Amino acid sequence: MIQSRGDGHVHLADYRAPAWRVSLAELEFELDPAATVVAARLHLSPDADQPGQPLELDGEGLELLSISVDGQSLPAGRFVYDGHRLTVHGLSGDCELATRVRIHPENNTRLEGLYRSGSLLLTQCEAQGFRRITFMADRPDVMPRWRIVLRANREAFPVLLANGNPLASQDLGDGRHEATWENPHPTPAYLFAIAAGPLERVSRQLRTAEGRDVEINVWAEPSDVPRCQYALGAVERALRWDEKRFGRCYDLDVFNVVAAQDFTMGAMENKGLNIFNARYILADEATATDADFLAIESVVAHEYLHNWSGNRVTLRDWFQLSLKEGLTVFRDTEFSADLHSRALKRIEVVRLLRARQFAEDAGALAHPVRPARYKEISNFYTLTIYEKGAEIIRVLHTLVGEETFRAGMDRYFAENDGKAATLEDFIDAHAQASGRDLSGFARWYAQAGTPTVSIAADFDEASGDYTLTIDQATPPTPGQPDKQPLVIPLRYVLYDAQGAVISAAPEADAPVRDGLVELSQARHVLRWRGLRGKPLPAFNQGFAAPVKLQFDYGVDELARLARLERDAFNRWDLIQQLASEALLGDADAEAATGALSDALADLLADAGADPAFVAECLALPDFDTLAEQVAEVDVQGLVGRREELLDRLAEDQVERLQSRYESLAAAAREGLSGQAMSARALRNACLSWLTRLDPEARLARAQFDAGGTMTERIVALRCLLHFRAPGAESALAAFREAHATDPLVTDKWIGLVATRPHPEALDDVRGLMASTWWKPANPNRVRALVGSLARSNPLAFHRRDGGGYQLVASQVAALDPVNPQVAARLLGAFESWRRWASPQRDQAREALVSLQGRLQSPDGRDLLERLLD
Ligand code: 0A1
Ligand code: ZN
Repeated sequence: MIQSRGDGHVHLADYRAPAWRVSLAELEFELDPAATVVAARLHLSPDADQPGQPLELDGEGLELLSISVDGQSLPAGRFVYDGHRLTVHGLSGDCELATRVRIHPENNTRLEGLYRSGSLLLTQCEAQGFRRITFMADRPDVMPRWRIVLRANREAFPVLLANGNPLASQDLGDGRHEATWENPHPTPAYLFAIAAGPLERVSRQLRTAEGRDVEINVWAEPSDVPRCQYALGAVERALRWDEKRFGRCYDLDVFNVVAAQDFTMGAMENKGLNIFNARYILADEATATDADFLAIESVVAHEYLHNWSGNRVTLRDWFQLSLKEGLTVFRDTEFSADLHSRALKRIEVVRLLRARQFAEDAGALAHPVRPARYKEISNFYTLTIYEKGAEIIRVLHTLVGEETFRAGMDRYFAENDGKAATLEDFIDAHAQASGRDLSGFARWYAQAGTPTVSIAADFDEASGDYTLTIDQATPPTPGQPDKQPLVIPLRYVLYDAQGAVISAAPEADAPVRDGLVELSQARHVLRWRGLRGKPLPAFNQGFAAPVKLQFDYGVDELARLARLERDAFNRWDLIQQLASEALLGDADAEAATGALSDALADLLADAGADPAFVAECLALPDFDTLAEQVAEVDVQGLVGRREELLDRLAEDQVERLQSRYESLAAAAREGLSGQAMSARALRNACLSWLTRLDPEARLARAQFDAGGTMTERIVALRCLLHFRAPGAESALAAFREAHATDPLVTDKWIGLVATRPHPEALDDVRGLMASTWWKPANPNRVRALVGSLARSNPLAFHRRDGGGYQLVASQVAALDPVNPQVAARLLGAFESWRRWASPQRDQAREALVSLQGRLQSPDGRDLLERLLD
């Protein structure tokens, strides 16, 4: 077991292999929402290297009904159960432990373990939920095979699902029935799942590349089943893609997916039985936006792809979390990039990194991708573990190239299949396959903070020598004052005066190939000899490394590069830089605004450019991204400047915006094709800008009234609400009534109300909290209302009277006993509070201090302590 040292933390360095193995877990459930009885039979063997250890099993808040070993009831003196842990003494060799416990799904608002969602009974076990179901060594390196019997009333629970393959089912004659499932793959308890209830499905048969016949089912409550078709197709696409790109096939006879309205996270990759937040399954054009469709496809792929990266090869311990999450995010983003536009996917990912992960890495909650210790593992399902973890895999991919990366992955899967692995195992496999020493690369996992790469250029007119001096530094983070240099693959291009690429390779004190230099020291120097004129450099094409890049471009240079750059991602990025300069630059803000306006004019006039790409260029850096670029955050000043810039740009572009809006109307009607989505993206961006200039919001009203897809209606409604157009209230009422019975669409309008860019939105949020729309036990609703306020409405959250902080803090306190993970996530909105300008900083501290002593959960306490440390 991983021991606690008495400092309240679990430490990576204290890892010990389990003293007992579980080869087979046989479970029988008498399912009932009020009281479910779980009978478990664990087949145990002591670890040969650690004989004579007592058996220690996790079990959280279980009502123990009976306990026996090898058929003999255990006398009281042989075991202790303290409500968290069961210790059994006097066991020596292989044996079977049988227990019966009672649990209460209906009272389980934490949504960990077995819980009720509507008429369904469901489980969520990652990370440590299984111990709320029955006794188990609830750690990922204990991997039994499973046999699961479910019994329940047939009318209330006609469908009974569990991990693995269905083995048998029968009627029990008394109104009940039972189903038996078998999961033949060694699987840790965190991947255990059952789902029971009045589920219906859409289904598809296919044959894997290895020749296995597989049935894929997507299950939902009956009225939602028509909205499962898209997710079903996404499963098939993910399955085929993993066969093709990674040579990985599916390994059971069925793959079941279930949609649930109450779910804390996005979805869960349980072996053969993925359980999803309904928002990542249910979709049709009338209720889901194009962004929803793409998110569904990517989350469905993420969970499916875990079958190999996470399930077949699982984790030795929770410190290795990014081994499955970073790797699977890398895989799902590659899936999306291969299926759609690579540049647009990269833009989406980098936006998220810059807006949120960089802030996490710079704030009070910063932690390495592999932390050395934790108090509460639930608090480590972070952007750093997921998104930065994926970027580190991308760094490796860039260093070794696709072919060698694939060889490394093949080796990793072959060597670790059926095992619980570490990041070292992963790095070793890639080191072997590539023949490279990856010890320097491994530092990415240990060091928190976003590295800065600062580049200075010098051109000697007389000799034509051009020198780039490249410095890297990673700032101090909590507990890590000093940082070592990292291995950073930096792409670069030099353009000559005619805009042609200079192909000559530089002299360098680091490995250089094909426009890529591998940085590994605090400073490197690249030198080109005898150039004909001063070149213009561009860097980090495709964002191959998650760094902040600094190069002192003049506005003219940025503008020129934005036209010259071959790399689409970088063209977008240069426009973002122009916008940052226009917003945050001192002397050259006006020049940058003019150059930005010109660049956007060109893009809007370019009929050959992908409209979705143009839309991305129109979307200026958001508040969070800008806040990351300043030492002290003046919230109102920053939001105000951004709004002014948008007004000015909209005025400059009005005719082009109108013309694109109209010319794309026909293309926007072509259903779910990439072209139609792209057309809608740009039309919606145009609409948002045009609405700034029209107090009557005629175009938005017309788009709303025209019906159309949810993509069109929701943006029109946002324009009406956020610009406080006449008729906004009646449009909202119509929308609200039309979707009153659909919780997911209800979350959408609630999110719009909570993000109206005005301090008074806080009062609207309070109003909704006093209404019947407020459902504190439903994580999606909490996120739509309180999460949107805290994360996406700077003017209301940071309201000058401190009311935003107080509201969020009081909700954290209120939700802590209901669902501690949801409550703790809200606290994350305070991660940057030390950089907020006064009075906000003091108000935020006050709100946080007011929570001290009021949080009972380890989740909330851990975060609060780190925030105030
Ligand atoms: N492994 C899942 C994420 C997940 C983590 C914890 C959960 O429990 C509350 C649920 C889901 C994924 O990466 O999709
Ligand atoms: Zn995952």
